[in-house]
Amino acid sequence: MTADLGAQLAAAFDAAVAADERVEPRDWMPEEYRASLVRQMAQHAHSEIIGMQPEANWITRAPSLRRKAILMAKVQDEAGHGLYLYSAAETLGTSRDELLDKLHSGRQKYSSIFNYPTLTWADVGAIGWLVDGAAITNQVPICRCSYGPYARAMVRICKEESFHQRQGFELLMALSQGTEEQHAMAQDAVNRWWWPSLMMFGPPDDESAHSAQSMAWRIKRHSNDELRQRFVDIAVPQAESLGLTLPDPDLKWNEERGHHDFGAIDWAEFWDVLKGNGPCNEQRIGQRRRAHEEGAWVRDAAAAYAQKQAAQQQTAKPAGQNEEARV
Ligand code: FAQ
Repeated sequence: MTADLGAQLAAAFDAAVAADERVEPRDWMPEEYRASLVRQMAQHAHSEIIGMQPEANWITRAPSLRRKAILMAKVQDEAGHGLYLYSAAETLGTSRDELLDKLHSGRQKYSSIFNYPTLTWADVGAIGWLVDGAAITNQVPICRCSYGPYARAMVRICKEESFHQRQGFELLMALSQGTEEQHAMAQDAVNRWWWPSLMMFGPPDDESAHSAQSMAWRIKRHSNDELRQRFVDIAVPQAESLGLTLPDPDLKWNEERGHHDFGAIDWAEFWDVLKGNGPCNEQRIGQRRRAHEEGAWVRDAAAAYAQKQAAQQQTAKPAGQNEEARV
């Protein structure tokens, strides 16, 4: 490519992003834009897949058939989200195998939140209310991401996440209004999940390596701190209607700012979890690797079936004359 053509393509890309047009897979894009999207989308997809584990832990112990059916549907939705996101990432020229390999070898991250344990049934409610609530707050703006396939995947994901959030809220409400013991269990779960949920939004803006560039490219629409604040403002009245307390003595309405002030987040804990030292990092990645190895036969069988189908199509006789071969 000549320098002139390169400059023209870069100018056209910048103009399209500035005009809020979508960038599509066949459009020219800067390599750094492509790499940053693969990085974020892969991390997002991995989070959906690893995020199945803490809740799946409770499927066999759900307190009723209704709760079990709801939880199974939710965990399956998370698998679906991971798959849409891997497919969307593949449109950028990467492969699912490559992304999974990077997850399994620790070269790509997944959300810090899934390195915390689910100790009681109430944790399923706290994850739905707080973790899915934080996920929606972060992800609704991604429906307007400059990269078309990511933006479109997010529309469906956000609709499903809204249902997840509501089921968590409803579950916690039932516990909060139940016996004293159930109320205490709900409160304990909220106490443990509140701070890690605030960390999901990423480091503070002045330590966020990618925010400025991602916002300029309209991959991200708001900064980490803006979204964290939005989430706190949404969660406070919801906690009140649940009859539960958020574990932060510094949480209070600030009339001047028109927002809630909140206490200091333990960023040392956040970075430590990212380094692999959270309570469940080893368990989560170990289980993911095992599931991948144990699923090898399914992938082999699917590939062999696809090959057989392709070969049959090539040698196919006119319809109706080749029924046996297709079985
Ligand atoms: N955990 O420069 P920034 C869900 C990393 S889905 C781990 O601020 P960026 C659904 C970051 O990657 C939850 N790592 O980064 C569900 C970077 O490292 P790198 C996932 C984190 O990209 C619910 C470094 O720190 N959602 O919950 C975290 O501009 C229930 C510097 O950070 C998404 O992925 C973290 N929390 O902003 C499933 C949404 N935060 O890459 C099951 C899409 C930051 O240089 C059950 N992603 N890092 O090695 C995003 O919006 C962004 O990527 C952020 C981070 C906001 C997560």
